[in-house]
Amino acid sequence: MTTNRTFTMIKPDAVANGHIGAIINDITAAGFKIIALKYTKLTEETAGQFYAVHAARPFYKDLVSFMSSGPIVAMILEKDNAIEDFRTLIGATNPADAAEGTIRNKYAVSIDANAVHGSDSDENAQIEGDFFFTAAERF
Ligand code: DGI
Repeated sequence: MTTNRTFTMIKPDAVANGHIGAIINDITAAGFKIIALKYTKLTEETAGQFYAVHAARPFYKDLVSFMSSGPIVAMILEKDNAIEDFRTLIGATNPADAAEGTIRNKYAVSIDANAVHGSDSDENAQIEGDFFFTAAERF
């Protein structure tokens, strides 16, 4: 097991519902170290770029619209086995299917307003982290 990094966003639903603190607490309690953190807002354009990989999917327009609807918290996190362990911590994409105690089980509203993002590979974690953070913003 190697120490590596993942990228996450606390999505507009969880920010609007007052869950920033609880979600960061769950993340750090699970052993993730915060390398970078930013409270910001995506525009339709930047949300479209971030989710370009989903451009052909039927839910793309709604996803971009939702992700630019309010502020988000972006973070780079570090831990052994970060990608897999973080996806376990957040649970399935659809909160109805997310295991008991996972972040999406506790805080998500629906399949699109699903509280948090988690990178699905080391390569995407790098790309997604670079989308939000310069080298000088990582500690
Ligand atoms: O890696 P995940 O975030 O768990 O899921 P993903 O990469 O397949 O999809 C990215 C986001 O797109 C997901 O967090 C919520 C949204 N999404 C995925 N599948 C659907 C969806 N939104 C709607 N409305 N319907 C879907 O089937």
